[in-house]
Amino acid sequence: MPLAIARQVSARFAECELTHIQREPIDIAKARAQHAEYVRALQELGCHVVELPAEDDLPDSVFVEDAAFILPEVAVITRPGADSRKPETVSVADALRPHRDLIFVREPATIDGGDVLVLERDIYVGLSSRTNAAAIQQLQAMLGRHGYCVHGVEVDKFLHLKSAVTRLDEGTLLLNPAWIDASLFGKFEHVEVAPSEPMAANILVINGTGIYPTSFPETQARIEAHGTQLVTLDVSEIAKAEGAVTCCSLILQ
Ligand code: CIR
Repeated sequence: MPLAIARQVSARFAECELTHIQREPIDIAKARAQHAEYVRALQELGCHVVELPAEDDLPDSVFVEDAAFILPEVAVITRPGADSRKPETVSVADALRPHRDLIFVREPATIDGGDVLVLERDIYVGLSSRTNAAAIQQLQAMLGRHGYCVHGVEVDKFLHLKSAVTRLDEGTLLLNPAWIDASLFGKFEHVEVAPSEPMAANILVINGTGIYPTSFPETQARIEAHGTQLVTLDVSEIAKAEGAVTCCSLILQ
């Protein structure tokens, strides 16, 4: 059974970092209800969910994906690019310690987990406003011994690499071709987001079923035509914080 780590929404969620979108009022009660539905979807798809208590002084701390990434051999604890987010890693490391050996990204490297796409032994890392080249060097030095190859990918028009590309199934990616070149990922096929839905490339697939926002109907139809079953969720308040569905959990297989 996969283990999912999530964290409840901070009381200061409305003070979240924003990079590419305008600030809009966030309804905290609604955000919490949407997050609860997300946790329920994880459970229904077979995850055992460990829900960490809210960290009210850390507005973005619901986005646990950015604090770590998980490999079969180790968990890598990141050093988030935004200073407001750096303390989020402490409790995530504590939650992961029983499950993996931990390795830590160190200064001067910065990296958000949202920039990390692991495709078997290839780790694609977005070089973004949050993630720098020093992180790529550290990851290659730390993970090369486990057989991984780390590749930097330029990210500019969007927040994180996984805003533009995520894994749909064994051989297929979901991808926004206006933002990312599919040929970077070699053997993988891809489903393209609808041109009118640029933010639609982030999906979280658990045991073959995708957790996916209700807000991208055209891309949803493409994913379903590809043959992937979906559980769709209204995540409007999470999207106002520039978050998407992968951001709200860390999955350990
Ligand atoms: C931030 O700017 O850091 C948060 N407001 C959103 C982070 C979303 N995380 C993700 O895409 N992995």
